[in-house]
Amino acid sequence: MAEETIFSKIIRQEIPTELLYQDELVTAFRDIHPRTPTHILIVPNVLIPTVNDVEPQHEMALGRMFTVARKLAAKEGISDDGYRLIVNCNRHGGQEVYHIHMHLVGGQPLGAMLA
Ligand code: IU
Repeated sequence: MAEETIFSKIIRQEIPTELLYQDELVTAFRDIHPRTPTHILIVPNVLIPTVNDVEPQHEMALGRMFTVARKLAAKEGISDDGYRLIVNCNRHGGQEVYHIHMHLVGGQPLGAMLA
């Protein structure tokens, strides 16, 4: 059993956090250290530590993360200019919190992908 992270506490609202979205599959909230004007994290409610742990039964939640990203981008007013969705995996990917999360970043030009 993977160890819970702070994100599980946020999902269960045991830590006061303004949730931007929550349903039976996913939760979204603002990153505490925003790197861009819009920096939102979208996470599955179930603990999946990394992309390496993804199984077919997770596909509903992982798919929902994209639908929610699209809706939140629209709400933030960044759909037309564009934005970036990022999922980091393990050390070389720069992952710090071992509960899969999608970063929704935008609100400014982001430059080249692999700069
Ligand atoms: P990473 O992809 O694992 O590197 O991203 C983790 C993000 O989680 C990072 O941007 C942190 O600022 C963010 N975060 C948060 O929003 N709230 C927290 O309590 C913790 C980390 I710990």
